[in-house]
Amino acid sequence: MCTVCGCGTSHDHDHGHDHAHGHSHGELHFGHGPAGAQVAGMSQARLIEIETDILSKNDRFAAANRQVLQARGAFAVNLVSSPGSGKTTLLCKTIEALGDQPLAVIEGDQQTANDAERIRATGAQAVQINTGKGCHLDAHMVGHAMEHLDIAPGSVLFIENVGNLVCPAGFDLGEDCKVAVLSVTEGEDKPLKYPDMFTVSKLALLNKTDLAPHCDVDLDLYEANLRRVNPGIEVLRLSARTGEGMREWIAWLRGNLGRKVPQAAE
Ligand SMILES: Nc1nc2c(ncn2[C@@H]2O[C@H](COP(=O)(O)OP(=O)(O)OP(=O)(O)O)[C@@H](O)[C@H]2O)c(=O)[nH]1
Ligand SMILES: [Zn+2]
Ligand SMILES: [Zn+2]
Ligand SMILES: [Zn+2]
Repeated sequence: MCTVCGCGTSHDHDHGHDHAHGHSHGELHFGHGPAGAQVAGMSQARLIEIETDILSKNDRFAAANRQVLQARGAFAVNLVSSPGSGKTTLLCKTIEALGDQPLAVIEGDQQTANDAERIRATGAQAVQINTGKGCHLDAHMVGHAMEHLDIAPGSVLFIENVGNLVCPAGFDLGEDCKVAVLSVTEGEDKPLKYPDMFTVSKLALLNKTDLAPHCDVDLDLYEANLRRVNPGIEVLRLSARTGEGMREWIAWLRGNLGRKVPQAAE
């Protein structure tokens, strides 16, 4: 359960409402309070208290992960997206393109080890985390996964988060940056509908461009919407299938890895 999304709780409409949900012109707003969300039967103050507690514990684990990675000069990317945007396909192609670059992969899904198996089939090391009912990876899970990986100095650590465009935005895993993967088939309004994920991402990869001619998608508008929610976001268009844009993505990774300077733990 995470209080950020309120999953694990239900908003049962059989009860009588004596409180307002802020509505006008056919719209209902549940995100206008100080907590930015509502959970039935819980006050805004209590919601903020629970969320602050969860996130502050998470931040302590994230700081520990970051220290381990920093000491090894490893560059960690937290790949976030909706289910099926092409993260694992892209990772397999990326691993191939990176050649003998040391790297490791942590896979997050509610169930199955499918993705870690796909990664291992490339020859790379991978650990699968299954979150069960959980809707995102947290830093504690990632810290334990890191114990099972050989993160060599100068490595890239790829963390493929649970496919979910909402909750993973709130959780620092100790990564250097979040990279959002979007597929052109999702529609160009997604950055406006789910802004949090794109506000916290450094780079957006607009994937499956090979499919763009088959769906009514305006890629320029897609990019403009990304920049509306995050003016500083970098955007690369690519296709994991055809290889379009892969060179730029690999250059981006190598550039960021090159800027990491190992620092001894204090
Ligand atoms: N046409 C096309 N299909 C793609 C591309 N990248 C991925 N796919 C397809 O998209 C589907 C989902 O790809 P995955 O790599 O499993 O996506 P994912 O984001 O890892 O999925 P989850 O981990 O389940 O969230 C598969 O059928 C892929 O073959 C692409 O660039 N072009
Ligand atoms: Zn959630
Ligand atoms: Zn995947
Ligand atoms: Zn533990």
